[in-house]
Amino acid sequence: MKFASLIGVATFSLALLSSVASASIIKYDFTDVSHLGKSDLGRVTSFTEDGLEMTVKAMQRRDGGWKNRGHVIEDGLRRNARGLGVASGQHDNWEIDGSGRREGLKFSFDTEVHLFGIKTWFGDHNDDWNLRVKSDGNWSNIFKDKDVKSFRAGDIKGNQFIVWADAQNDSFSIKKFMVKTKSMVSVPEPGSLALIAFGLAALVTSRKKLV
Ligand SMILES: [Ca+2]
Ligand SMILES: [Ca+2]
Ligand SMILES: [Ca+2]
Repeated sequence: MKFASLIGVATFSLALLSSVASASIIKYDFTDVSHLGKSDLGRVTSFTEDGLEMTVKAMQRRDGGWKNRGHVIEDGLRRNARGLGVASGQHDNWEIDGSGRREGLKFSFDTEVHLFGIKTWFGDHNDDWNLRVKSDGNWSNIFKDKDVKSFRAGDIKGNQFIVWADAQNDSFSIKKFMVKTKSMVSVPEPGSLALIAFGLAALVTSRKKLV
């Protein structure tokens, strides 16, 4: 093999890259607030973390379906109770509660993500929450009456998630919402690494011969 063609092999093999999936966890932390007390974020708001935008809507269950009603409330009053809730009217509490109309928060993404975990704050010992997920265009109820404050999802895939309260005595807020995204990164293929090694070895040999 000629010297020039050996350089060609080495250069060409560098271009042999393949794409592999790499997962990263994105945390939306609603306890990280600087204000004290109530901040009314309106019916629809959004948060961006690590370049991923998430839309959050206040929801109410009406006539058997979910409607964008009420306001998203960011509670900054007490350190351990900070989080996102829903206020449906002037006298309604700041939490997601099932007293009167059932409330929930809808978290939406442009693309499908994997739910990694949800952290909630409970008002008292009998609180629990429910999860509804939209995946491939279909809604399904994932579970009801989850009385876990720090929930690890395993592998729940979707692009919309509703966390909601279903009973008079349920009242909670959401401290953290965490998702896992898969992005593609380029790495050299093992085969091309071998080619580079071969190219370089051959290069060294031929340089020696030239001397
Ligand atoms: Ca409420
Ligand atoms: Ca319940
Ligand atoms: Ca309760």
